[in-house]
Amino acid sequence: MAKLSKQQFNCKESQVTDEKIYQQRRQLLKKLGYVGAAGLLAPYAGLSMANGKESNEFSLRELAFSKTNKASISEKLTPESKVTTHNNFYEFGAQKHQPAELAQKFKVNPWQLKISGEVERQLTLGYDDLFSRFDIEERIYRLRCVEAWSMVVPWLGFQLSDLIKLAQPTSKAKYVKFKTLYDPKQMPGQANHYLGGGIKYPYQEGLRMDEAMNPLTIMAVGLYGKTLPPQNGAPIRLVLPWKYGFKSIKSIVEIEFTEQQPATTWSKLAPKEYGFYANVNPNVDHPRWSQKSERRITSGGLFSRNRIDTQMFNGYGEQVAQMYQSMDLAKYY
Ligand SMILES: Nc1nc2c(c(=O)[nH]1)N[C@H]1C(S)=C(S)[C@@H](COP(=O)(O)O)O[C@H]1N2
Ligand SMILES: [Mo]
Repeated sequence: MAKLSKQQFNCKESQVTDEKIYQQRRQLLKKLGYVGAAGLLAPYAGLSMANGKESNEFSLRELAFSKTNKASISEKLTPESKVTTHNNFYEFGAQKHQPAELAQKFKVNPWQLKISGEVERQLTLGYDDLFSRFDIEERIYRLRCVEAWSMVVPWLGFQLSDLIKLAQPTSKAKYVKFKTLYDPKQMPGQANHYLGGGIKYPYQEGLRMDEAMNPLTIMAVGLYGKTLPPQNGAPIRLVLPWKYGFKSIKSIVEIEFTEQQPATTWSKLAPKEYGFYANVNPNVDHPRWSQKSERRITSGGLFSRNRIDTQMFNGYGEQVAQMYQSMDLAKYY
């Protein structure tokens, strides 16, 4: 498992399951008008309804207690307008502009996230739990798509390791499997093979246990200070900054701990092009294009110089390289 010095990250030992802190956060949500009086008894009473708003979008800044940390980078942010309109979310269409258009009515509250498999404690988290059970912080990360474009995004989220500690995996748990919601009524790409890019749904991803426990691995519930827009994977998605974007699965409803390496959507669809690991690697080209450089999406116009060199592990080698020390990364791409 990746060993990181305490100075590298502000990670306190165990911040999860502290009932007092959880109650304090709920009080804060309530004060802000996001939790109804009956919130505790009826968890799906809804944050948004209590606030008299139609949408589920609300500010998360008040909840982010540790706003700065050493995992964040200081590069120029990709503007919010680009982060929320240039998306890959095939459940809402395989073209970049489609998710922002076709996901607007996507219902994220109520939500159920089930944690199962090789664990001591099976859990089901409701919508409110996603924002109150764990320490939410802001993390500014690079996001490098396998298609050779990239962004810099200010996410809000918590470490997946916090959730894993809560579920207490057994000694048999070697991998973690993730599943996106399957709901063809709401997700037109699941109902229409052509619109959905030919993917067999539900979208599924997986990690090795040490990758899941790495302090860089977060479950994001927001970006740019607010809850996630539907097109970015509301209400909760994975963010893995050293891996190609397709590993960062959106709108997750299931997390299962397994003994065997789980099948993953893209490696099943095209195993020669997309592997299980999918670590960003400028030395291993995609069979159909080079991975040596990338187009950084900025606020600049068409002629701004935004072609940059791709870095090994997307620039996060110091935090993750040791996990792959003995592996041939050309074979395990
Ligand atoms: N369920 C699901 N998750 C997904 C995808 C998808 O099509 N469906 N696309 C992936 C890809 S290819 C990328 S690059 C990122 C894009 O995340 P963003 O739209 O928030 O930038 O989401 C990933 N997660
Ligand atoms: Mo991607």
